[in-house]
Amino acid sequence: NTVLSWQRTAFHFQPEKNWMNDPNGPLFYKGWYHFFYQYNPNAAVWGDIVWGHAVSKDLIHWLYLPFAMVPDQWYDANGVWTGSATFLDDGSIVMLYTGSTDKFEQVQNLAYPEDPKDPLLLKWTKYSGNPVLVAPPGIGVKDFRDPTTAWKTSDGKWRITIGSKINRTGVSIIYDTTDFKTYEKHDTLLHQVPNTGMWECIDFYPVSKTKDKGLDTSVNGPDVKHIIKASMDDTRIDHYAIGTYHDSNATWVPDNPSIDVGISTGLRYDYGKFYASKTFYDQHKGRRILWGWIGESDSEAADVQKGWSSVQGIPRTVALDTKTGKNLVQWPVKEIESLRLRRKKFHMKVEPGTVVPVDLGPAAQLDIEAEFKIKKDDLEVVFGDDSVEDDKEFSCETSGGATVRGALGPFGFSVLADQSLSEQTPVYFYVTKGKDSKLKTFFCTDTSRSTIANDVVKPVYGSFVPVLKGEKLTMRILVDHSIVEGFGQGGRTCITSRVYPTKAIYGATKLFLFNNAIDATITASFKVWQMNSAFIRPFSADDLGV
Ligand code: DQQ
Repeated sequence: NTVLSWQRTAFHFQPEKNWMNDPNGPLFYKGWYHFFYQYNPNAAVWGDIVWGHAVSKDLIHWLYLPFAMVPDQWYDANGVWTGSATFLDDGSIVMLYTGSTDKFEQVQNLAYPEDPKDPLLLKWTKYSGNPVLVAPPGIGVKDFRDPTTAWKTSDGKWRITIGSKINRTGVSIIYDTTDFKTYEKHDTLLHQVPNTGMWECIDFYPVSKTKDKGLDTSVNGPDVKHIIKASMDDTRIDHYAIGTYHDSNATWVPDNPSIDVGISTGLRYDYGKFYASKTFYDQHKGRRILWGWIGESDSEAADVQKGWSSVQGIPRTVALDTKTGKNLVQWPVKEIESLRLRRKKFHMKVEPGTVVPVDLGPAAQLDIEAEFKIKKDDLEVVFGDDSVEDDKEFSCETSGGATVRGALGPFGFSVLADQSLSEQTPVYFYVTKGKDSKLKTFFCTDTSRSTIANDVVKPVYGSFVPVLKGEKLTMRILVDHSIVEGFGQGGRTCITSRVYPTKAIYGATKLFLFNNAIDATITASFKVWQMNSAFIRPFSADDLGV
């Protein structure tokens, strides 16, 4: 459908047509990154789920391959659902995935590459003894899904966790195995949190307390923290928490119980649209990479009309923030920088209440890196003035958005804007003075004016972002037609939004810098790159270089 074709992205992974959801079994094998995904071959809405498959040399340019697995057995007749890959000690791959059976019950199945010598991993064999796991007593047959990558126990077994719920408590069930065919269930849970509902797509992995490098999933020790992430079926939010994993009794304990998995005071990978994510350890480059499914914010009717639905976020490296120790940092993989074309550098002073166009040319595909400074005298005025004290905690969601002015914000960029600013998506900082008189910074994206279309959800997204002493305020923004990914303070707080401009499209798309603070003059130093498109197309024999 050409009417809506500008909404297709230029460097984000998406299928040629139809519906996509969760990332599945990402891995690096014999020179190729493999990406599998929940896919409906028949429509632009969820259903008839198969495993789509694509490969890439750089995580940015992708080649579609034939489907890896389709529903062709009683144990996955209603869908080949989400799963994860594990590398065994000999370098071979096993894949565990959830099947929705002919009776719509959720079971776990084993599959492996038919030909380990094939770098493309084209053919997958389903184990003849499937299913390898069915819901245990006390667990609903429709609440048992999404096995993780396995990790090693200290006695040399493999361990996995699978998400479920018991009444309203979200739980992660633990199993040990030696051959991935038979399993021993633990009577205790890896973790559980009351009132969080069904945990989908659990992810469990180690992060280094001291180094920025990623860790293989089985690594443990004194320099390691463990992350549990669960995708909350009730709220469609990916929540994570940082804690300590105890190998001996297969439990995980949060560092801070008031920042536990899935509770409202807890952490999120992303404060916008981002769900069912999954990491993998990239042994090729020694990093852990996070994939997240970015669904649509428009109506199902619009998706059917345009013939497709959903994109994947740009893969992000993910690591513990060694400076705070209290949050992860996420950053677009380095390879995305290969798409950067012409760079322009700017240094601008923006007075309170002003909007300035950034002279760029077309701005529908951008990478922006910016640094902001608030003028020192202005900060002192605000510090000394009790009238600007914020008694109530600021929140992006309830703030009213980028037009509501405070003493020290909002300021930032309006992306995907048309010349008259009738459509625009502001990505910005908002600094407040907290009860303790300390400055507190929020990072937000306001989609409320992103389109004049009305069949779209247009929230204000965002959250608090830690800013340490002596740090400047920094943000990075990736813009790609209908997706905006914002990374605050080096990726401590991330916000992804889908937006559907009708006027701010292709060559008519502009970028603006704005400062809506009442009291503060802002200096912005920033670089903007126009971004090339990435090829994302069917694989052809030439791609093997033969
Ligand atoms: N999507 C899959 C399930 C998973 C859900 C089905 C999360 O396995 O729980 O498409 O989006």
